Amino acid sequence: MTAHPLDPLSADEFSRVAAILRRDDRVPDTVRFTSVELREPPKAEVKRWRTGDPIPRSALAVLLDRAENKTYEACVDLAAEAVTAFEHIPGVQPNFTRDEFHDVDRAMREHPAVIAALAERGFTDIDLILIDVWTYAKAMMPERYGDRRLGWCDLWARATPDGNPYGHPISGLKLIVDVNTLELLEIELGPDNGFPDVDCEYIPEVSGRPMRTDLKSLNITQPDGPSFSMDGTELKWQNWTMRLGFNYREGPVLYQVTFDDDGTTRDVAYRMSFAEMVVPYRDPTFDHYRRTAYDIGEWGLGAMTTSLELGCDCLGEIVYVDAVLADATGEPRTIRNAICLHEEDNAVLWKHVDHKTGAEVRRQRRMVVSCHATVANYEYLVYWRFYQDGNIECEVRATGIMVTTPYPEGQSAPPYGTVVDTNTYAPFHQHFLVARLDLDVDGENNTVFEVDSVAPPVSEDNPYGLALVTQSTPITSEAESARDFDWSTQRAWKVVNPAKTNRHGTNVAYKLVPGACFPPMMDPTTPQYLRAPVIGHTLWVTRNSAEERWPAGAYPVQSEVDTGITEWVKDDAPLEDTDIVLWYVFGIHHITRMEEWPIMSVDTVSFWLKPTGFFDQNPSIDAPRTSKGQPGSCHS
Ligand SMILES: [Cu+2]
Repeated sequence: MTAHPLDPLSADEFSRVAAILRRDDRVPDTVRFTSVELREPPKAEVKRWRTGDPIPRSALAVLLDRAENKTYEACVDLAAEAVTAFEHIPGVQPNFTRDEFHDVDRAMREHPAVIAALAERGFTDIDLILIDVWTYAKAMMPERYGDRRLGWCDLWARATPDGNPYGHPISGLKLIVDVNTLELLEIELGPDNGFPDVDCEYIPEVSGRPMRTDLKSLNITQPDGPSFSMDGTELKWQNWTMRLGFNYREGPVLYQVTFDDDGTTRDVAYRMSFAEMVVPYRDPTFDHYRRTAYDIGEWGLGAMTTSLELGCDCLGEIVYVDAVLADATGEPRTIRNAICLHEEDNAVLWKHVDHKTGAEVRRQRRMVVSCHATVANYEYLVYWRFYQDGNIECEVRATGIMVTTPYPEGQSAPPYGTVVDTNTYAPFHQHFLVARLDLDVDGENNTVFEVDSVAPPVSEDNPYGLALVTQSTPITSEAESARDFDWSTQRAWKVVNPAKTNRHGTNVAYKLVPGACFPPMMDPTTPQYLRAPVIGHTLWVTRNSAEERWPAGAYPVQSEVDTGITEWVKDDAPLEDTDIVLWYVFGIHHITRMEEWPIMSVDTVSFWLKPTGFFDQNPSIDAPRTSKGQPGSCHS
């Protein structure tokens, strides 16, 4: 296995980081390690690095001193065994951790006032209660709690020990908790909207509903093994090469994505990942008004990643990659089978039927890098797919159990959701995902063009009004970089290398083909918008900076104003012929449906990156015919 400067920290390295920090006098005993990750060497250094060169290894840790409610950022140089920087960051709260979720749960279910409040509502079996802690926006926090690390808890009651954990919300009852001290600060009471008898079970053994019996087996076999290979973190498949990373926040990171074009290795992207997810619930009632989740910034897509199971999560000839993260004590925690690598057959790649030569057809294969995260009631399934013709598809599926809420018997449901069961509705909400795409199209220096399709008016040249042209407008500086999708012009964005041309003299490019984008539909003065104005536009472009990673700020927990993208673009850095980063905002505008209850089948959204004049012709022209002799082969 060949080591590389972009390899994620290993279990041993996490332990060493923790040990180095614990020996340092500045690190109090009362800290939680809220995150530890590889401190990536600068891009230029990584690109210069060659096998055999020394491998710089350093880590960035964020520590929360629970006793003092103070946040520290620490840099640790692993080779020097030294803390190279240690800084108190005032006025911020780092991400919440799994340990805190469990600690709050334990403290609250033992708390006499919680037990009493539940008993008053008729819930006497505490083992059936689920306590779900959410974080706050600063604007929603009761002022009397100042800058405490504050959580608010939703309560749910299972009908039976194995019953749906999110089937029966207990309305009008919230716990406000100091997450550092695990003190119950307040039990907040709102309207008790009842406890309707709902049909919410999704496990057949619990619901008693028999499963269908008419599916025959479907096996995917690759008797010769898969066509990809892994060397350390480097993945090679067909003409693609890339490197896999992973951290607590972004989950999977794809580095140094290149395509072998007839023997020439050509850059496509330096780094691609998900940088934020903002999920505002759009229901102003007591139970929901403060419910806005930052699943990446508050909890971490990596930290919430779950182990995958062969045959269920992934089918076929799978190579799994484990992920290692730090727990709250800084010690390594391994997520077994965190990333699934496999090839998929995806129907036809290209085909033509000629009356003389017959059908010429190629099956399409794709290389899939996937990963699943469970964040409380929802799961997010991320699929990065690479195709033989140079396309890249990024798909996200949301599944799990929708938040539901009762409304009083005899009344009609509020208009902010869809009725899905007896006196129960599922509030509308939105899942805004922000992909961070550091594309390097044939090198670092690129320019982004907004491309609109336009129909010129009827004229002498265009007597029938059928002409269609495209207009490309460069995004010249960051002040112009907040762009919106336009359905009427079928807008897309092209990342162009102004110094490289294809064989017909046009500049090589990759096109971001938008999908699943929607406007925020939120007044710009609302607190949730002020925290994350990144959701206000489909695309932002910035000049690449290693410091600019989190578009809604590095510390969105209890945030009030944006410290991310709108701050970064203020210097109005020029964007032409330079190293640019795209921030693509898309997701699910979730108008809830009855069919998504009691469990939601996947809602699927995606965007594509497509070569546009990057290759001189279809790069999959040499894709092979289905080999002879295979069962079902079309070529004899
Ligand atoms: Cu949803």
